[in-house]
Amino acid sequence: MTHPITLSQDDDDTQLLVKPRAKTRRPPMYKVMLLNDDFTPMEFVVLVLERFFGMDHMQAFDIMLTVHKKGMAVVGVFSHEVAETKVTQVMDFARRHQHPLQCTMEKE
Ligand code: TYC
Repeated sequence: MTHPITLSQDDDDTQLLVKPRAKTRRPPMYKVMLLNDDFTPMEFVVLVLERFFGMDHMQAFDIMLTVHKKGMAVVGVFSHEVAETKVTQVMDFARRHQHPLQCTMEKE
């Protein structure tokens, strides 16, 4: 008389511990924000937006004014690595010119 081989219980348990995903996950994206302050010149902020965020002059001036009036604005959404690079570039550029401009990132 023959019996089918019983699979070890461990194999089944392992499957129960792994939650199946319905779809492949996309990596999270990060908002990069500029914060207002009372000292950084408006023209410097416009230059930052043109140089590091690829905006034309009118677009950059408009976003700068939004930050000036509202306290902050999202200036772009990027992968974690690119967002970190943008923040570092802006903070280094501001420090080199002795302006207190702050740039931060936050998970979208
Ligand atoms: N508030 C600044 C001024 O009046 C201008 C400014 C705009 C500073 C945007 C920072 O992120 C900023 N000179």
